Amino acid sequence: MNELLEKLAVCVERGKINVQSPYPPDMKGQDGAYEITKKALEEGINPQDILNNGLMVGMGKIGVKFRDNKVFVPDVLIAAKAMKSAMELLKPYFQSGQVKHKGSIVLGTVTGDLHDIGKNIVSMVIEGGGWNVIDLGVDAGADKFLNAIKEHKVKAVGLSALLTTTMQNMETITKNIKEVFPEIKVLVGGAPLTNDFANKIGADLYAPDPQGALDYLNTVFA
Ligand code: B1M
Repeated sequence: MNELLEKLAVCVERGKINVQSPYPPDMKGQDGAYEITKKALEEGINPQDILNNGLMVGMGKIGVKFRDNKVFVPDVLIAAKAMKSAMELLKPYFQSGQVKHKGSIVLGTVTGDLHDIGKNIVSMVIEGGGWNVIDLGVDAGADKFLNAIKEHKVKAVGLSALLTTTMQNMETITKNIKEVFPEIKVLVGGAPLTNDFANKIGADLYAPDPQGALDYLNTVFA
């Protein structure tokens, strides 16, 4: 693989945002994801390769480590920040259609629930895996999800809940979505959920962690 892209993957995995950022201490003063992406574009490397073989490789590694409890929430957040700084430079190529996402997913925390830390991590990992995420935020009900599905050409919906009370709202939302859009895959996750619960409400997948959700999307929509 191209040396610059290898370096870029390391920057994302380690959370090295740009040359000024002091973190991680052993990379102080070195170029970060921002500068390396800039150089890669200047050298004429295809922006899709920068995304697939640099940024996504780094985020993929951190996603797997997070799933395996080898790194923790702050590590994912800083990796996502590094990726985001590089994505700013790729924005024009997405807009011109030169770089393409694997597809779009609508994501939100369900009605009555204000917990979004976990949902935001899921969003970052899925985005880092090459998907476009339409994030509806918190307290999102069936109407909000249905409108977003209608507005954007999405392949899947992800629902998050942290409360035993609000997880019950996932059933109504899932049923409403499946009634209108039976082809849309519904993924559910959040600390109080189980596989049995997901099956009971008619969801397609219970993902215990962000990587599980990403692996599912990549497999089903390969
Ligand atoms: Co709340 N809260 N909270 N809270 N809160 C919990 C969840 C609770 C377990 C604390 C406790 O009592 N021990 C408890 C729930 C009890 C229950 O229902 N069984 C609780 C309660 C009761 C409440 C309130 C009702 C408290 C009150 O007001 N009396 C209230 C409810 C407000 C509301 O939502 N309407 C409330 C409020 C809050 C804060 C606003 C203060 C704050 C949320 C801030 C925010 O999110 N912006 C908060 C917090 C921070 C927590 C705890 C401490 C931490 C949650 C968290 O962010 N975890 C939590 C106790 C705990 O877990 N220790 C607690 C870290 C996060 C990375 O993990 O969200 O599980 P998690 O997400 C994971 C996975 O679950 C998975 O991937 C994520 C990344 O690994 N995942 C998915 C999540 N969604 C997924 C979707 C997928 C796939 C994977 O696919 C679509």
